Amino acid sequence: MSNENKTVSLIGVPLEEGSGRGGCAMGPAALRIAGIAQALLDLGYHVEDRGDLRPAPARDLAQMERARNLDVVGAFTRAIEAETYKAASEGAVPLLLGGDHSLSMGSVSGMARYAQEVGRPLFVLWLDAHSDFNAPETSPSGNIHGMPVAFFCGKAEFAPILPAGRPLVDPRNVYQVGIRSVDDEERKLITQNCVNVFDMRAIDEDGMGSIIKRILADVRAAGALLHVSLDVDFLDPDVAPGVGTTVPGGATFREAHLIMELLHDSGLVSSLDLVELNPFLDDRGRSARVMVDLAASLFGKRILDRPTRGH
Ligand code: B3U
Ligand code: MN
Ligand code: MN
Repeated sequence: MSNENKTVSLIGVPLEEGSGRGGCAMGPAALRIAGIAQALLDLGYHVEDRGDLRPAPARDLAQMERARNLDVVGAFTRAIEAETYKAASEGAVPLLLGGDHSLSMGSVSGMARYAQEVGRPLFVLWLDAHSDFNAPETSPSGNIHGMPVAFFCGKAEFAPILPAGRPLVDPRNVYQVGIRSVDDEERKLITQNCVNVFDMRAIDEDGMGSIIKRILADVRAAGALLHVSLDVDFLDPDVAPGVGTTVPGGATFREAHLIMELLHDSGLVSSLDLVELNPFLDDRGRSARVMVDLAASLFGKRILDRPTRGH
């Protein structure tokens, strides 16, 4: 394995105000205790831990009833966008340790700025039970962690969080896998905006391997960078119970590892979010360990030293 020249930048995001409950702010600590840095060191990477972001609430962002804790989430979005962009510009792979899923408003926007600078499109692989395509007007909860995809696609411009004219992601370049909980208004929006959705039925019918290979072929053909965003609730609650919004019928341990292995083999991944881990709801660190194991697979941990047969 020759990963010595590659740097992974860990960016801790103790953010829970985008979700409806407390606990996700402890996520970065739990992922560190579960050994995220050592797992990457064992694979030969240079690991740079940039610590936790702790921005003060943004006083210029007025409170909105349908976008709860906008001052906190907005301040984090700005800080995350800047830190992710900086890490990528320095040649590292930004690895965001969440924190609730609203953090992707910042990480994906930062990668979109970087991608624009290097003249490549940015594609996003969204591994989640939810589409996270609400806007304040459509959200049933007002929780911003249900809105990040609409935000970074420019379809939920609810406040001046980032500069006008910022680089956006084309919703046609967003691939959602594992989806099984979508709100009525949200369903219309993802269809209208042509988001690529592979729900659990598609996975059952076609198989995880063939779906991911199709997605990776699209990314490669476009010459794009690929940002991967992994929500704990993508996994079945039996595999990873440490999340606030468990939805039955999720991805199995084996399906999730297969995705990560295929992603690694593709060499296309530019950046990764690990989000929604709620250590307060976890079972003796089980979900934290699963997330670290999955990240290790994405960064190259494999069962055999040679390619798997038939690959
Ligand atoms: N779609 C719902 C529920 C939800 C979305 N993301 C999570 N939960 N984690 C909402 O509130 O927007
Ligand atoms: Mn999510
Ligand atoms: Mn989710």
